Amino acid sequence: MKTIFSPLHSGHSGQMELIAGAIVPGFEKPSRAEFIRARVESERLGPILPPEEFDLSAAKRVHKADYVDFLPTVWPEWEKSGRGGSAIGYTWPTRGLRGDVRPKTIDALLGYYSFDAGAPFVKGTWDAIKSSHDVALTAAGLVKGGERAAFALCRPPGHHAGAAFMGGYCFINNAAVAAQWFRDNGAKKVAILDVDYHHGNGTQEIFYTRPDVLVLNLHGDPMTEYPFFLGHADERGEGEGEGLNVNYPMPFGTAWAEWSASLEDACVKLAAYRPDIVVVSLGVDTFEKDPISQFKLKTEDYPKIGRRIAKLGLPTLFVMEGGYAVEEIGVNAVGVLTGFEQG
Ligand code: Q9C
Ligand code: ZN
Repeated sequence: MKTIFSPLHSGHSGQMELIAGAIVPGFEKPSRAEFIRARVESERLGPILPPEEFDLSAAKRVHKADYVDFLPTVWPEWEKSGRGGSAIGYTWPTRGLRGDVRPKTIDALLGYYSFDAGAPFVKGTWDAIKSSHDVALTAAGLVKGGERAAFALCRPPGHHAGAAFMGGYCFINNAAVAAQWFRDNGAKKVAILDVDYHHGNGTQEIFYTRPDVLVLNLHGDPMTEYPFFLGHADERGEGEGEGLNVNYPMPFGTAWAEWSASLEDACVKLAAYRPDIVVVSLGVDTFEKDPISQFKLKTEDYPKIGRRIAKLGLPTLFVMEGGYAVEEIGVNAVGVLTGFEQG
């Protein structure tokens, strides 16, 4: 299978993040994508191609236009206000505050357009976001063009980004943009299978009332795991989307036996929906050695994920999401893809 990759991801580098009361170097760092790219090469998965450039009209089909237009302004505004470091908000319009009035300064807008402090900007961040979006759409184009599958080696990831907010290392929801692009280019129904360790709250929010996009999410139980405030089993979609959002929250310590039972159930539901395309939000932070996660999947499990997805027999777009054990991220992510190709 072909991989789409852009070196522009590496400008999103040196961000800080707040974890457990400490400011630490960001876990979502450039070496993640480089380890994956290196493994794609050494495993001879297929050619690695650069993205084509797309305008932002596809992104604006799933995100609010004012949110998308805000993103390229962040770093210039931050610099204008005389700051360095990482551009990050510190006040959010939670319950009891006005979330409906758009404020005016960069600090206020960063809070207005995010749900946490987990999506900091540095100088190269916008170009990285844009390239990641282009990577997803270019790979989507390959699948629409008849390839059985393609790998969008996206960085930064996307599944925590909602219609009008960033967070959790995510800015533009690459998988959601690609799914919508498939809908706008001939697919009647699309399924998104999110196997990242964290609940894909942004993807869920974007498609929650939609009958044409099934969203299935396997993840750490939000009662105890980030993003905490979405991802419960009783969130089943609303209105025309009723029954078309399916969550599989699982406890800390979940290993292959239980995790794969959720994957099996998700795949049965996915097949019953009969989509034209599958978009896989591919996070490998389910790995036992992931530094910020609590599941126990082993390297040998990742090809099994790919084989199960291949059994669906549907055109498949893999979109890279999380995974922070950088030494093993390439082996595990590409393990899913080689498993798919053998399946
Ligand atoms: N103690 C993705 O995997 N911080 N985002 C967690 C852990 C946020 C993860 C803190 C993790 C976001 C795409
Ligand atoms: Zn994750």
